[in-house]
Amino acid sequence: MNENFLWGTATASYQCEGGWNEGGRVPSLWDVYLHENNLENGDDASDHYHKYKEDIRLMKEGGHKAYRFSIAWPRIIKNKEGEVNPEGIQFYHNVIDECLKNGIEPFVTLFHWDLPQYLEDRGGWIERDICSAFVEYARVCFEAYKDKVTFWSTFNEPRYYVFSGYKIGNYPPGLDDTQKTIQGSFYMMLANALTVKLFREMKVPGQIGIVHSYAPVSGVDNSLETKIAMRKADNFFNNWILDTAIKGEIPIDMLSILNEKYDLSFMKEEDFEEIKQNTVDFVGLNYYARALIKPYTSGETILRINNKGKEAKGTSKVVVKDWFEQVFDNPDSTYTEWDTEIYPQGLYQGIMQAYRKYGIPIYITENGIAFYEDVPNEESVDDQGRIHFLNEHIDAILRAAEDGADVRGYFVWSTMDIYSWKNGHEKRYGLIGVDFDNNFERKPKSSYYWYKRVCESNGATIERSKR
Ligand code: BGP
Repeated sequence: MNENFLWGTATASYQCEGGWNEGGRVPSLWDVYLHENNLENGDDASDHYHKYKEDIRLMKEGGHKAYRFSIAWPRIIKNKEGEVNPEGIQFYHNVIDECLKNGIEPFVTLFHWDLPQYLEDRGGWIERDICSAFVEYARVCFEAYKDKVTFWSTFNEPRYYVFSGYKIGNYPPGLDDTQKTIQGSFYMMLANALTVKLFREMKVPGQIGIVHSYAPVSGVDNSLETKIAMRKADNFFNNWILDTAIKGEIPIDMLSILNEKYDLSFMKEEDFEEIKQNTVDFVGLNYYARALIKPYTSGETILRINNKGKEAKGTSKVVVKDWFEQVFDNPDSTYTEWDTEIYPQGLYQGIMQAYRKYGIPIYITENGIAFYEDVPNEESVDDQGRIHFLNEHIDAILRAAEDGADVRGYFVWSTMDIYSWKNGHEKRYGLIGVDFDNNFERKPKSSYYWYKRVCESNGATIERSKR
């Protein structure tokens, strides 16, 4: 592997920081939604707000070369008038300085879903004004950290976020509204382009990308019907983010289908021009699983996600009326307790597809697996299942790199156990265990020590599969 390859781990502000009402932070839409609905929340999360030094020390001792984290918009901008919170600015200076002191490259995301509630009150992502609010927030961050940060991402997973909030309804604002889903998606991609434009105008010395929840599409067979369903699924899952951000083109076949049923008049000619002109330098791909697709048969659209784990295993269902259906019970596959297929080949195929199609640098910005683990009662969780999973996925990346793809980094999700959206704290992804009931004590798992050897050997300790 190239010697500059970034081996790291990743988190997101709301999921790990805690300190939800400290340091001048204002509420995000997640605080309000989870509090109002009496759901498990991230008020304290993993207490990274207070323990970031310990966490970054563990990263260093774990051989990590990079840390992907997000800045919380509600820590930086206090109100809709755009007032900056100096304490929030200082907090991320502290985190970034601590990274740099420890030889760890900060890989910064501007938006990992914690929208300030004052903006949600104004209509959130379905109002055009959100684009300028986001650009102004980005300007504050670029100005503050541009001399320290090289890698910037505008958005984490626009598709997953917008669909979950506006169509599936399991995330705030909890709607089932296709028109709003289209609007939210469009404004987020427009905000991405306008932020890239600002980045260039300000001559920020670094690179800017976007992070996508990548679901490489495969089909159940080679029939024409399946091929057509796969194209629609690829537009649904991937192309409207990747084509738009990287090529500056929203897939036209998707727009023309949507135009038959929905009002797209809010998309202005000059918006398409901004999108065309301002494309990203790199792409971050979060890979958990592929999407296995079959043709649509009948019935209404169903998007059912398992946020309950083992008690709801096997209940996930995705049918997009007239477009496609997703298979969740492939007899040749295994699935996690949360219905995520385990399919490392999909990562190799996905990287190769993305690289052939787009030809820009790729970072695997998230990859990992969740388990129920007894962190409080074990000194160090022996997570051989995670080690096996990570080995197979890193093997897939090494293969893709050997076959010519320009893949430049890999981030395990997650650094330590953190709050998982709607799934709570019991859905554990961390290399480092967190005892949430005992002062958030950090307890590195076997995978942490295993990954240290991977990072330090630049991938040489990965057990390779036969080609
Ligand atoms: C991605 C998000 C992360 C993280 C991860 C695992 O979609 O970018 O924030 O949560 O998935 O998902 P979950 O926590 O739902 O299992």
